[in-house]
Amino acid sequence: MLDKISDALKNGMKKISNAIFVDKKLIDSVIKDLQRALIEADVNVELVFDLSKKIREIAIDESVKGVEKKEQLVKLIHDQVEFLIGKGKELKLEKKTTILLLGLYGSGKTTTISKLGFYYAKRGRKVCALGLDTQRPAAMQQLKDMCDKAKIPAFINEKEKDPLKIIKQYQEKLEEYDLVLVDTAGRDTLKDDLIDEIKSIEKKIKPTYRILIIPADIGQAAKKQASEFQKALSIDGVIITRMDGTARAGGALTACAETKAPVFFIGTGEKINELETFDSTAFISRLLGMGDLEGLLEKVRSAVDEKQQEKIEQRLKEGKFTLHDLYSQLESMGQLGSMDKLMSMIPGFGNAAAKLPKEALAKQEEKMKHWKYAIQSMTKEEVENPELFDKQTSRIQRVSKGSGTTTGEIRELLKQYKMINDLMKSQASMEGLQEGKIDKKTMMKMARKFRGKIKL
Ligand SMILES: Nc1nc2c(ncn2[C@@H]2O[C@H](COP(=O)(O)OP(=O)(O)O)[C@@H](O)[C@H]2O)c(=O)[nH]1
Ligand SMILES: [Mg+2]
Repeated sequence: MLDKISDALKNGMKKISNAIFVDKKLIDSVIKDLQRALIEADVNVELVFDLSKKIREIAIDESVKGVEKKEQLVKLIHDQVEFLIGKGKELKLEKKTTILLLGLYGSGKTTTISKLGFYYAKRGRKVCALGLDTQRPAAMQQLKDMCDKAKIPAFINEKEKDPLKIIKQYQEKLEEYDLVLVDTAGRDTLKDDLIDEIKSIEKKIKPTYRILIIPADIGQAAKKQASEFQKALSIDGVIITRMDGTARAGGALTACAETKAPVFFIGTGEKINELETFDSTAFISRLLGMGDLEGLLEKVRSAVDEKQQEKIEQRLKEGKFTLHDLYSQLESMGQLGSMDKLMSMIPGFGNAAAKLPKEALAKQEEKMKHWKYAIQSMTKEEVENPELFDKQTSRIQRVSKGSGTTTGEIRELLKQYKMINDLMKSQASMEGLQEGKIDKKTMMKMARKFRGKIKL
């Protein structure tokens, strides 16, 4: 079901979680995959471009960064796809409910009746079916056979050609049931004779709901069908059948969303239990290839953290930790405890931040925000070679003005950076000496040397 969209979305998710930054290139690439998949799933091209435009506009917004930006992008894709395919609606049953199933020939009315019967009987409803398809010769027996499988009674009359007479015949009997599912005849197209027949049935039976059955394989043509039925018979919603085994389901779903016809259920196979309520978030989660969206977000989050962590650790090991790394670390964490994470990578400092009281952490967070602004105001050259600030202190003034931070804060940032960098360098050379193995004693000694100096 919607395999292509699903593959594209999964692919996009992978791209997002593997990327270090959410930049224009990533967004464009994810949108391109999505576009191709949606068009292949028979979604209207105009809708696809609308969706692309919206995703691009919001995703490119620079105000959100780092991990949050990735989550935002995933959520954005979810929201836009949801807008496209509609939200789905729960079919609320009253104490006594009569449902009229409508649709063209072979759309899946009879099959869906047995499925609905099975579904609601299992949920404690007293269900029966009423056969009013007097057009096709074998229709009545088919309904009976299928309802037998669902273990619900089907009231039929194979000889009667007038549906109104069948209603009359079973009127009293139907009173005993709290859910009556009415099978009607279809035609090749929605013509006046079918409209008249359904209207007269409606008048007699006074259904709680009129549900249109649409097969997914008609794709975008579902739009015309849904709007015609809506206009002629004011339907309450649709059930989309044959979602399995068609590449065009996207077209049917989006067409229904466009005509504002809520989707109550989807049929996903020929068997009696292959009927599902349509819950858009769960549905999209499945397209994304995750059990649930929350889980997906969690996954994106941890994938990012790990990647970032590995990269920074590598830089630290190589003794190449620049202000830029410090910045991207702050950016990607973007929240309380960032320094904690950074510190935990340095042997001997592991739990320094964990021991801090809450207010201190909040203060630290505020401080980091200022650092971030300061780094943003620096030139690329300065970020890569912070020594430039030692040589030309006027640079500090310029950055201070540009970022709205004090020169004191910038000096402190540079000092902290230098401290961490020196520490890493000395550790790296030590590691070199000992072929990658640094003994605990040396490590602790080094840690003691720097501990008092690194201010949090
Ligand atoms: N694969 C699949 N086939 C379905 C589904 N729903 C209905 N069908 C098939 O569609 C065909 C027409 O169904 P039917 O109920 O007779 O349609 P009706 O003419 O509207 O009553 C039958 O072959 C069904 O087995 C579905 O969800 N998945
Ligand atoms: Mg039928």
